[in-house]
Amino acid sequence: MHRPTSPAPLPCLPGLLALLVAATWAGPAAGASIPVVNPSFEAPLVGDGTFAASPPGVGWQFFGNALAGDPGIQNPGDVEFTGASDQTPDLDTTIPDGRNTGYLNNLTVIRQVLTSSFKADRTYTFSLQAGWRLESFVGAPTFELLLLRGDTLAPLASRQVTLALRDLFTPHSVSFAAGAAEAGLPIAIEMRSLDATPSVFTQANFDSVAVSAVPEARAHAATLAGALAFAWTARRRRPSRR
Ligand SMILES: [Ca+2]
Ligand SMILES: [Ca+2]
Repeated sequence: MHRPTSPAPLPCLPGLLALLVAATWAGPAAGASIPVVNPSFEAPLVGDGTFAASPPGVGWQFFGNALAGDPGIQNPGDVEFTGASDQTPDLDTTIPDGRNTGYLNNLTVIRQVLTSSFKADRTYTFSLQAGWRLESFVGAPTFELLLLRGDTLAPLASRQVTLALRDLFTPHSVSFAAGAAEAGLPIAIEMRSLDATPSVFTQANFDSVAVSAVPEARAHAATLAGALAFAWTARRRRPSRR
């Protein structure tokens, strides 16, 4: 004869609290990844040492000008970055990911309106790797990274960067804490060249774009408070045993 298995005991309120605190604070470290189309600029296929100006249908929008032409996607060779000439297998460690990079010349813009929308009480971070080409005729690039609302393209946060060393990719990012005012608005990201001197040609190369969202502490506090109130109410409503 089998004895019925007794149900697992319900945790007491202090136990519940400990579980809630653990669950609440275990989450934020990872952050949620927000999808970006073609984040490493590997589409379209571009020959070694060549580029595609303003290629269509690759997830990014490119905005050029009469002076600098269109920005676009480039497969650097050794002329642009040491070790970047294509090899099989791809052992190059100069280009952060794959073979292609995005490129941005004087006063040009690269933008993507993401399919995701802002949620309140989350901190959004737009990050990428940026590099300055080897050739001496290319001046040090200065650009802005922007997080924007995707409907009006109004900037929400920006970070200005001037690259200091040639032949090197370095990480850069900009963050924005979204509140109730931004909830539901589409997210857009942008790289905008600030190089306005016509006599100095500049170009920044980009790779490994990522966007992440991390819940803010106050959102966690609200979640925790709500959970505690629920637990306390449930406990008070439980009929007392005799
Ligand atoms: Ca790439
Ligand atoms: Ca290459």
